[in-house]
Amino acid sequence: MKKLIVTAALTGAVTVPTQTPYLPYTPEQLAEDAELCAKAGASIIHVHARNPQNGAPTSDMEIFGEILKAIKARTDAIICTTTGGGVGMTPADRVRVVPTWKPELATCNMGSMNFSVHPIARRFKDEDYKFAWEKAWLEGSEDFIFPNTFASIKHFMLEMRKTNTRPEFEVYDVGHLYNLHFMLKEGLVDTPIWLQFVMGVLGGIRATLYDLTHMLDTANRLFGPENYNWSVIGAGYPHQFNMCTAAIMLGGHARVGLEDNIFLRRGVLARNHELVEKIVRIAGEFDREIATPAEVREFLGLKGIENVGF
Ligand code: KMH
Ligand code: ZN
Repeated sequence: MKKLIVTAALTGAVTVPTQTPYLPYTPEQLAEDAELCAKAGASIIHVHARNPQNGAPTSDMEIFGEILKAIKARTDAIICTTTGGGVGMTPADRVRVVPTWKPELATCNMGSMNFSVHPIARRFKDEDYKFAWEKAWLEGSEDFIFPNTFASIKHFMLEMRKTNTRPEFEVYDVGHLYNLHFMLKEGLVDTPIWLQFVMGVLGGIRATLYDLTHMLDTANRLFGPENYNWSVIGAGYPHQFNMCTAAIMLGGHARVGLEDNIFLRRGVLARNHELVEKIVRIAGEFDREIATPAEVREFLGLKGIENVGF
């Protein structure tokens, strides 16, 4: 795919509302951002569910369904649901979205790891927080292990096969590529593989060009360049734009959005669609055209929006 696939990760489970007033968390806000991002060039919308009252990440399937339906009503972009969830959710909580709502695309996280955002808590005083859960959430991540054992990865893969949901493999470190290679050999992974390099999470590999090329070299050796396609996440600013610009140059694809980064420029808070507009602008400078949802559905071999469960 010469054209650029842009994913907009609207909200995630890491950014807290206190960090930015632009973080969408009600179904209406998420649908509005999805529509604006799709208009700006995003072909994939990556979705987590949040409690509409206080923005706390949730694995409530009713709320998840409301969000998915609201987004589907406003755009034909591909919806990629998280199965990564958030701190405190069990693997069973996280995977439930697959059998319940049967999405076209869903994340599949490829290894257990430390996953922390506790340094963000240092930016705020107690009285700054908008909601009671936020401070403990941020600070608690210092002691969090993101659980993705081989048994649970296998379970997630089998659930996705049952609903013909295509996995987007999230790899946060080199070892996760080896885990994926093992699962491929076990017959649990179909090619071509859709990989998301997650660069710059505290607990994973950093977001530098050296690290990205190391991930690419490893993926090339393990899978062969013809057997996978890749996109990249850079966590934080300016990593989001550094990593996505590298992907534009190297023939990869780009994920932006408030899940991973809240800044448009240094010190300037972004809305989701402004992050999409910026990466589309940069892609234009490098003569990478932007892929449409229809082109991406065909490229990734997705089952189509008419076959989802929402
Ligand atoms: N939260 C991101 C660093 C998922 O949702 O399963 C990676 C992610 C994974 O988006
Ligand atoms: Zn996510």
